[in-house]
Amino acid sequence: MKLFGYWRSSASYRVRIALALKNIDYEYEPVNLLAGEQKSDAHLARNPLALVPALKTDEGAVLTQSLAILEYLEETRPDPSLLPHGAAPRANARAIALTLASEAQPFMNLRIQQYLKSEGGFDDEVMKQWLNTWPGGAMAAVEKMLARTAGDYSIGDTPGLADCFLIPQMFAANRFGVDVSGFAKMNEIYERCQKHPAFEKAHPDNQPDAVKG
Ligand SMILES: N[C@@H](CCC(=O)N[C@@H](CS)C(=O)NCC(=O)O)C(=O)O
Repeated sequence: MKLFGYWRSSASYRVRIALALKNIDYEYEPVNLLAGEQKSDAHLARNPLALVPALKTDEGAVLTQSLAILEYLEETRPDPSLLPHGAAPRANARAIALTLASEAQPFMNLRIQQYLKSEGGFDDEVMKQWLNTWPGGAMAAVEKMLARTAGDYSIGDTPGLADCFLIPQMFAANRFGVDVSGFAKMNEIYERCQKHPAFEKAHPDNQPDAVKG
């Protein structure tokens, strides 16, 4: 398999965590978002949305959308599973993942922030309000969803699908100044995951294209 991603991309980070949790070896090809490589012809052929990640499977299929990629990995390499036992806990795991993927992360994506600054005249203060209202608001909802689940991780005592989305979202929120201090459960899970080898391997700072300092 080959992953096309970017070290600091939260959506790429989700896929890296899943690959690490499932002990899947893969090749990695960086797509430098700051250099605009996501808009190159080569990458548009992989993902017409000009976003990372994309995953090329061993059979040569090119997959996009991190949630779809994680479901593909789950279907093709079911062991260890990213999903909890039972239909309702599985639906809850997917609901947390989808809330972060569709209600939080899109509002803080690079191109959206660039557009708001250049076309919307957002200064740093208004951008901070935006980020705390939209991604921060969706994260506050996830904190409430997590109050209804039990265990050391988002759902249960083993890391899974919801954590693959939560940890990158916390990383991005910290990076962009979203106030996460009130999210006790999310902070607890975040700290726990920092010590887990799969999450450590997938961490942005440990990627070949990471820029230090
Ligand atoms: N829903 C997509 C989101 C992908 C996404 O937003 N990727 C970001 C990085 S986290 C990106 O490529 N941004 C490039 C840009 O904004 O130009 C997924 O889950 O794969």
